[in-house]
Amino acid sequence: AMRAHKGWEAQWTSPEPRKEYDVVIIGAGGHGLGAAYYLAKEHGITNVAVIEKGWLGGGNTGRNTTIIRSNYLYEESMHIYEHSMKLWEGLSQDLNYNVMYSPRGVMMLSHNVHDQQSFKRHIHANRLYGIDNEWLTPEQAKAFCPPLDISSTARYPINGAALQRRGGTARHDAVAWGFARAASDRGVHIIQNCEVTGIRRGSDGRVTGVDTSKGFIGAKKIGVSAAGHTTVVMQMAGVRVPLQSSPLQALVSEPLKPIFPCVVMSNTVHAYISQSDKGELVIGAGTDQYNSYSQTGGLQIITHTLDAICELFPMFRRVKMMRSWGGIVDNTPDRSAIQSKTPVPGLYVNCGWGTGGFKATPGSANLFAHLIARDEPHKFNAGLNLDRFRTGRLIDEAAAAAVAH
Ligand code: FAD
Ligand code: PYC
Repeated sequence: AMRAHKGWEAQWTSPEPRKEYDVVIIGAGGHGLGAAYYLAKEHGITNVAVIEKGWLGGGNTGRNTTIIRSNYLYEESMHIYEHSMKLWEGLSQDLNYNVMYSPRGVMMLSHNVHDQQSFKRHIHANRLYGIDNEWLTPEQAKAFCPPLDISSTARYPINGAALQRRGGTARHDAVAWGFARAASDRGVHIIQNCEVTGIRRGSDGRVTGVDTSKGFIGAKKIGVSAAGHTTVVMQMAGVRVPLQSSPLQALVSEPLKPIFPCVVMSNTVHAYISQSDKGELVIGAGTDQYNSYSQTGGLQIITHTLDAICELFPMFRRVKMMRSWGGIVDNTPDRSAIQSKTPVPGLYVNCGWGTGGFKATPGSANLFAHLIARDEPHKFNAGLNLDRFRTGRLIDEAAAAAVAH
């Protein structure tokens, strides 16, 4: 209606599906749209459709708290998250779309000796790889984030913090819209309100296409980027993936004048917070403690989160909350993502980003496109294969995931 009223151009086309595509991507989140964009831009593959059961960006891409950082522990993760961070730094220019990337610093609070040892291990590992991360005293932490309570009378006082200054936030919707527009401009078809209900295979086992609510759509290759519903989609091809799906919730406050200059996370008291450009405090929780596809989530989880926020920042005790929501996150046993070929020829999967894949969006999309186009991984996503759950070469990022599971 707005478009008709103002005479604005559509940002992307909404075509009828073709009979067949070279590549069909299932899921129009940031990862799926981004993969389509990089397939077109970097690999010259433009006969691509991104198929979305709802509206583009309506999954976890549009539901997350937008924290971006690359302070993970292991080489495989540092490569991919730092690759992503570098893409974030130039993304608005690349897409000609302001994704509002704001490197305002991500500070992770330490409350005890265990936290301190764990954060220092991450800091040393990161610095060996040329990734910025530094240890702050409580006084330095308060100087960086003045609302923080560092008194010794706090219920769980802090004994320091790890700070990644290049970390920050971006506008989640703009990431989806920017990738969608840029992909559409290069000829990619974005097909919304179209649910994939089956994956078809030929007599040689190779994929031939997808059944959808708009009929059969042929595909030479299929990339699955369906986040919390990955196991459901992969089951359509008879492939089991080691994922558990559960709700993760977030909420925002009434808008306030600028008061909170950075991003703060506390794994120990379970909360993370930043302030959006609209002025709302953006606050997130740990996952619900049961598997579910319900985006509602338990009320006790968010009340617990607000308790934690009020302990850390007593000045927010009288702030009103406006909205809460949930998304379904797909967690692997080692809390690292999967980006892999599968036992089914022509079928590729990008999943397991769980509570932490927004920050990975451009890097993951870029490397998933490489995997699909070349049928072999890039050196940065080679370690994220499905085989690691057979060989035992796991990448344990439970501490760096920094969100209670
Ligand atoms: P999505 O955006 O979920 O896209 C997948 C799409 O697949 C969906 O749109 C879905 O509708 C579609 N789909 C599923 N099944 C089908 C089907 N059968 N047919 C067609 N389409 C289908 N990460 C961070 O890095 N920082 C954070 O601060 C952060 N905070 C978070 C807070 C919350 C509350 C939540 C829920 C997540 C958070 N995350 C965070 C995680 C992050 O949101 C996700 O890892 C990331 O956005 C996943 O992106 P995606 O494109 O893979 O998935
Ligand atoms: O991965 O940084 C993260 C994150 C913060 C909140 C949810 N996930």
